[in-house]
Amino acid sequence: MTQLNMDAFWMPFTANRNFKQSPRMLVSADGMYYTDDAGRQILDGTAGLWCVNAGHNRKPIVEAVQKQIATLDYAPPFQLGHPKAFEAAERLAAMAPKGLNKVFFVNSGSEAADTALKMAVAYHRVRGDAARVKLVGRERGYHGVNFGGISVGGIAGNRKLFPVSLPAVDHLRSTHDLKRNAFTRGEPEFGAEFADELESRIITLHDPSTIAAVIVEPMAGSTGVLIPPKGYLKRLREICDKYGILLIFDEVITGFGRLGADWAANKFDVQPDIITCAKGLSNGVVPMGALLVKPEIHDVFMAAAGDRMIEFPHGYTYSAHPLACAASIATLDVYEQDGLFERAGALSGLFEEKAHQLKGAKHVKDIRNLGLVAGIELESRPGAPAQRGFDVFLKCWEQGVLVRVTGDILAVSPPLIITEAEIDRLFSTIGDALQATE
Ligand code: PXG
Repeated sequence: MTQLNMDAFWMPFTANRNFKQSPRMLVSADGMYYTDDAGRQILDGTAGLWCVNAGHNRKPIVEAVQKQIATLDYAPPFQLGHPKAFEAAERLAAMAPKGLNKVFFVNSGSEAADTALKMAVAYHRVRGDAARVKLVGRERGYHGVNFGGISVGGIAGNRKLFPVSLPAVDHLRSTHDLKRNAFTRGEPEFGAEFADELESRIITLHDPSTIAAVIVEPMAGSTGVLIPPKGYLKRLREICDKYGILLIFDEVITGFGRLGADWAANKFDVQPDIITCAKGLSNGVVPMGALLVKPEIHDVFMAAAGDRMIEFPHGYTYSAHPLACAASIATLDVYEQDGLFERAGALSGLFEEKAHQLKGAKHVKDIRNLGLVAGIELESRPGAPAQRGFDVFLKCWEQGVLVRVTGDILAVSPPLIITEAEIDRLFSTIGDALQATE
C-alpha cells in the first residue's frame, strides 16, 4: 500500500495519537472476517460496532444498494416521498413488537434517541399536558452522543467535557450489582427492586405530572453489557403506566436478534411506547435509524394539527434515504430467509458455555451474557483504569480476533452467522490474551 497521510482525519472515539503511531487498518470484509492492510484475516467478534448482524458483504444487500443508487440516488424526504421509504416502513412495522407500527426514520442511534425525547415531550404538549417536560434516564446508560442523548445518558466519560445538559433530567441507578449477581448466566436473579426507585425517589421528588418519559436500554451495551435483572423492566413498565409516563426502549443494540430474539421488548415481554433502533436495521451497510411508535402517540399528532400543517416539525435531510431504505429491506429479508434471530437463539447456549469457561481466568471478575452478547469484566490495574482492557484488546487483535473494550470490560457481540468453531476460537483467543496480559 502507498503510505497514507493520516493528519487530516480526526478520528471519533479514538486515541488518535496512539492509533496513528500503530494503525489498525481494515481494507475489506466478507462474512465473519475483516481483512487488514497486511492481508491478515480478522475474525469479527463485534459485528463491526454491534451492527453487522447478518455478516459482511451479503450479496442481496450489496445488490439492493447498487440497484437503488443507479435508480434513485436521493429524494427529499420533506413534502415528497419515494416508494422504498414506504416499503421499508411497512416491512419494519410488520416485524416490530405488536402495537408499535408507526415508523419514523432517522440516520443513527443518536438521532433516534434525541428524536424520541423530542417526540415524548411534544406528545404530552399536543394532548394538552404541557407540564410534562422532564426526562429520566439511567446511570451508565448510552443513548448516543447528541445533547439529548448525553443528558439522559449516564456514562461519565462521555459527559465530562460537555457539562451542558437538558435542564430537566434525572437518572435511575444502574442495575449493576456484582456482589449479588457476579458470574450469572443470562438474566440476573437480583435487582428488580432497582426499578422501584423510579416511584420512591424520582417521581416523588419531581411530581409525576412533570415527567414526560423514561428511557432505558433494555440491556445496557456500551457501558459493558449489563443484563436487566429478572422482573426489572416489567416493574418500570408498571410504574410508568401508573403515572402516565412514556417508556422508551433504546434497542439500538438489542434490536435485530442480538439477544436471541427479534427485539428485547419481546424477549422480556414488555411493551414500551417507543422503540429506538439503528445499527442492525441496515446491517451497518448504510447509516439508518428508526423509531417504532405506538399508533396512539402518532394519532394524537395527526388529530392536533390543522389541514396542510406539519404535525411533527422534525426530520433530517437524509431521513428515509433511498440507499438506507433499500439496504434495510434487503437486510430484513436476509434475517428472515436465513432465520438469523432463531440461529442466535440456538447458538446462545454454546456461546454462554464458552464465555463462562473464562471464569477463573486471570483478571476476570465477572462474566455476563445473553443471546449472542457477552461482557467480561476485568480487575483494573491499580491506578491505571482501562489499560489492562486495552492490552487484552491489542493481544486479541494480534491474534486476528476483533473484540470491543470499554474501560476494563471486554464486549463480544459477533454477527449472528458465526459458527460453533468460530465461537470457540473467539473465547479461546480471549483466554490466551488474558493469560498473556499483566
Ligand atoms: N443507543 C444505544 C443503546 C447505542 O448502543 C447509540 C444509541 C448511538 O448510535 P449511533 O448510531 O449514533 O452511534 C448506541 C451506539 C461500543 C459502542 O463500543 C456502542 C455504540 C456506538 C459505538 C460504540 O459499545 N452504540
